[in-house]
Amino acid sequence: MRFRTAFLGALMVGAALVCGCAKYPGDAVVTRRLLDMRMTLRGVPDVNAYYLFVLDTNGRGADGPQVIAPLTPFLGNGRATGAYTYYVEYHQGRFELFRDQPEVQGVTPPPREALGEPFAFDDSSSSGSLRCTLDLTQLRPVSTDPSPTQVELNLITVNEIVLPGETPPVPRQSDGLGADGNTFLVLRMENGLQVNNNGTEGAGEVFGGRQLDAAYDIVDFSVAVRDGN
Ligand SMILES: [Ca+2]
Repeated sequence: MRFRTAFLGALMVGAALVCGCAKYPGDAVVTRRLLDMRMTLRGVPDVNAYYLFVLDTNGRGADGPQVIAPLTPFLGNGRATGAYTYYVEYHQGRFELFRDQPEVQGVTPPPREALGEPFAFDDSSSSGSLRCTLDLTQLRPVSTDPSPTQVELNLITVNEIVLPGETPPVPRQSDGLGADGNTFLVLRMENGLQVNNNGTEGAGEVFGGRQLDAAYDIVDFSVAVRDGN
């Protein structure tokens, strides 16, 4: 127990040094940098669909998370493609963070790793908005690594996970940011960053020759980075 306390204390001091955190009155040390994410749908979420906050922490703004094209023969893990390292998945009323990577044809990937719940989350299903917050320390492969200073982010919906060789009983539907779903955001993890839609994401896109149903159509989003405790 003594070791655990000492370790946590060291972790808090280390975090304060790394992020140059301020102190509020009462000497409450700000120890966390938080990433708030919201996606808003045209309709109410489908409880059986997959709503993904997909993050790439490889530090390269040139690549990032993308949707899987509707007619590609290789569907990978059925969720997303491009480059990514983590996602928060909202499915059947539950938010869960996973470490994962896109699949490459012909390569057997390691299984995704469940990392538990995000730091905070809010399922305002009746309003069509899903919100979650990550503590950036949740995005470290090992606890001694620094938190990422840049994240490439896309918000992706998938009505049904279809794996290679499977035939979907209903048409696949998927949305992401931008007209083609592949306009991922490149975000510096600096306190005070705020990104709103500003016309990036619209409504009623066509995916695979069919207009998206309201439950899978992202129409608005916001992202913010802030210090918290
Ligand atoms: Ca849309």
